[in-house]
Amino acid sequence: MDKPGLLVVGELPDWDFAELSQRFTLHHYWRAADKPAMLAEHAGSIVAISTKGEIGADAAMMDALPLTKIIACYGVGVDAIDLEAARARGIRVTNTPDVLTEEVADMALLLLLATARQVKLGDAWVRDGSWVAKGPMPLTTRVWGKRIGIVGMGRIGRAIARRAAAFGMPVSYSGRTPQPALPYTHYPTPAALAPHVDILCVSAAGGAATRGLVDRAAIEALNPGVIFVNVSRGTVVDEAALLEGLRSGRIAAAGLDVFLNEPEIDPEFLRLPNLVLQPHAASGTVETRRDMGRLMRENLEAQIDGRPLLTPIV
Ligand code: 8YV
Repeated sequence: MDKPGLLVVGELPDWDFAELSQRFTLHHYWRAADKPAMLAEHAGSIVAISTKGEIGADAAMMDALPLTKIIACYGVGVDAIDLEAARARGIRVTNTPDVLTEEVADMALLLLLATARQVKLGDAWVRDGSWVAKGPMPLTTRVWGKRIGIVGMGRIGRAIARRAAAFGMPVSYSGRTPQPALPYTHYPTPAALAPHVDILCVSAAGGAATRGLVDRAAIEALNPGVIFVNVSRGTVVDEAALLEGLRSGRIAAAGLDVFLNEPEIDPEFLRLPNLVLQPHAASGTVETRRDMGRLMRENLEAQIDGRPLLTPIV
């Protein structure tokens, strides 16, 4: 019997393709020159879609593949998948929560430490001979003990908070609902949180509900000299206000893994000196990507075999 067809929306590691091709016939959308033609050609056999957090799947894709039963996201964030459209068409949606939580939290701390302690400058200081020619590098900024504010106290936010607590940092957060079980101070909005922190770290889920959540009012309420970190989605932040904050020096430095319009981000980010930038790579270790691939596959196989989904969203 023919294997069921799987639309592979974005590139995955070869080990995932090797495993997926055991159960599915793979159709590589990301490689197709004529994407609409490719969908039309295989619409009669594709029953499942594999996509990625930052790419998602829209209603037009679902309509082009009417036999689709499941969209499995390689990533925790499903903000780029039209969930309402999936629900209306009876398509199940899964994601990969938990397996990437600690990895993304590591990246948040890495970006914080790299910006505050100016790791890029220190590295260049050694390499370009400044150490010999000029002596010690300029002094940097302390991280331990500083007040951190976390926007979005979900799984990833809590993992960042645990790390921050180990650095002796008082933790406060903003989120829709206070979480009284947590030993951290709650503020209702980022703007209310902003005046109380030395570091603002964004880890809220993306999507319509959080678009522009870190708004101009929040950025203007930050203490001068604050450090800003974002490991969630570019959409969560008013990027124009962030850039203004960086230009004016209110935000002293920023560590950013996510942006609007990835990968063609606002070129001003490339020009500002006080930034550490990453290409949406917070979950990008071999170990975590193997776990994400496995969980995505297990969801796809569960759907095909008629078993309960492991991590359903819809
Ligand atoms: C991944 C992500 O970068 O989990 C998410 O929501 O954005 C990331 O972990 C992505 O889905 C893999 O391409």
